[in-house]
Amino acid sequence: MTEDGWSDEEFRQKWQEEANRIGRFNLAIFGKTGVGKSTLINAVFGEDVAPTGIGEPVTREEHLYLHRAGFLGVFDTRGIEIGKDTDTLIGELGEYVNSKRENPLSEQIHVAWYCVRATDRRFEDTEAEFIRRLHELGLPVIVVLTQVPSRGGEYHGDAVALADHIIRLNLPIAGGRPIFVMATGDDFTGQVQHGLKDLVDATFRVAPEGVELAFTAAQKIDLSRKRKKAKSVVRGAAGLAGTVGAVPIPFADAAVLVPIQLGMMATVAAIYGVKVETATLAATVATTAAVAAGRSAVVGLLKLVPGAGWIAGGAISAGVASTFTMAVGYAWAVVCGELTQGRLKGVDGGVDNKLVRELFQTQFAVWFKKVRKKVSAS
Ligand SMILES: Nc1nc2c(ncn2[C@@H]2O[C@H](COP(=O)(O)OP(=O)(O)O)[C@@H](O)[C@H]2O)c(=O)[nH]1
Ligand SMILES: [Mg+2]
Repeated sequence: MTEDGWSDEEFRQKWQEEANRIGRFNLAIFGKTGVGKSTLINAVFGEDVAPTGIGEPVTREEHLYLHRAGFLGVFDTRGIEIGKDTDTLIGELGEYVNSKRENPLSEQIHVAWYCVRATDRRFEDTEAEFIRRLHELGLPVIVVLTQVPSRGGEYHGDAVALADHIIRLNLPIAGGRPIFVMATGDDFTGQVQHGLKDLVDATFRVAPEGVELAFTAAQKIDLSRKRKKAKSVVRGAAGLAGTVGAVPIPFADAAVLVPIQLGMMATVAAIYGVKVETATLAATVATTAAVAAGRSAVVGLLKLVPGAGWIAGGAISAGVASTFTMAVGYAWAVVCGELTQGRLKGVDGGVDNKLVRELFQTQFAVWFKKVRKKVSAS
């Protein structure tokens, strides 16, 4: 515990509590070697979750592997060929799915992505059969056409033809049609990234309700979903801060708001899917912004607000306590959003303290003004 009431340990604990509540989203990914499964996982969930490591075998015959990374679990296969080994694989999958039926939701497989490379221009009967069998196991299946070339917003004719072919097969797949994706752009060929939001939306539509939060945290494509979840946390904390501030807090004792602020920031970070180490570091850096100048993080931050004359008689009112907390929360959410995109990093790949601090302070001032205007207008 530092002088300003901020404790890294407490932050980590709060983050973990929230992480336990969020649980895990488990995706099974299938498709031939080289179609772009790893690339796709990276693009949707972030650089360091690609199943590059071995993962852990989860079936006796060791063809099915689980890779855990934060709020995400990825199931993939090893040493198996769809078609030739379909029975073996479906057998193992079925065994796994059944063995987990009575387990908590976070241990079950929630969605399957079946990937087909658009430029291969073919989709075999064995693949259709495999998809039907996945469906019979109770898994929602999304077919992803990977590496779909596009130009001026139009897809390559071959990809469209392949998709039409798949649609006509009337397979039990989400939306009845494949999702077109280019997971990463390519400067040389001029191909641009596309389709990831469609894939994420489709996955949200078929995922069980109980894993929505985990998928929201795990994916990094749709920040607005994260923001929406964070917003309700921030509002709750602001309400709480308002209650505390109902009895005006002497300016110097503003640190009573710190635990509320800390809990809120830890929760928001988890919802955004920012890892605990990164989040703890960034939160500390962000809020100790002006600590050197004041007694507490809160007081320090208050000093950042231009024209702090609103602190009537040296005390913080309920309205200010709540406005302040809300601004901290929204500013922090912006920082978290940047962190999920791998930004705010220094040359060594670690979080850049200066960038975090600057963004947080700027955002805090912006949000404080915005929120105060709203409060005084109502
Ligand atoms: N430009 C581009 N290359 C891709 C894309 N998807 C896959 N690739 C490339 O195709 C190769 C195989 O991809 P990978 O993800 O390893 O396939 P996996 O075997 O299904 O996991 C790699 O060299 C990737 O760089 C994509 O969306 N865009
Ligand atoms: Mg791979």
